[in-house]
Amino acid sequence: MFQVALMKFKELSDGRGNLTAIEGGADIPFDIKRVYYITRVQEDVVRGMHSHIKLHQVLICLNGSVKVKVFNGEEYEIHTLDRADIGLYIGPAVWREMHDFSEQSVLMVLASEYYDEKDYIRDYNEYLKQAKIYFD
Ligand code: T46
Repeated sequence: MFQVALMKFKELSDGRGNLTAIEGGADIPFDIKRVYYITRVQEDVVRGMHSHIKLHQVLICLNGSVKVKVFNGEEYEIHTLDRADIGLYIGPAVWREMHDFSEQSVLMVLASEYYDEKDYIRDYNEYLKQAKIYFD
């Protein structure tokens, strides 16, 4: 099982531009406790490189583009996020790496929990052990 899914949000467009509304519990499969965004990342930088124990998140690229590599201990996928009406859901126990940030990209993240460093697995070998337990 891969705890990753692309989500499409409704975009309302008229002569004035686009509007996308996202509601916790309705459009997002969890209550949103935290929102953060990542900006001004140099093109050659890789961020993430960790997994979470219980955090659920949805990543949305509001401007520009970014690639997200997700890995479940056995298989990986690479998703390009380049639309404000597309989200990438990432559940627990998934290793993620964000790379190839375009200039002026804005990556917004909706999260199910408040920030807690204890929820992170940043050691890759430790992650491989945890993924085996989680996904087997
Ligand atoms: C994730 C990916 C997609 C906070 O103080 N509060 C926060 O809510 C967050 C997210 C981070 N921080 C601090 C922790 C570090 O000192 O900000 C610093 C940078 O965080 P980090 O190196 O974890 O950033 P990324 O871009 O590698 O990862 C972030 C999220 O941390 C992570 O949960 O899944 O984005």
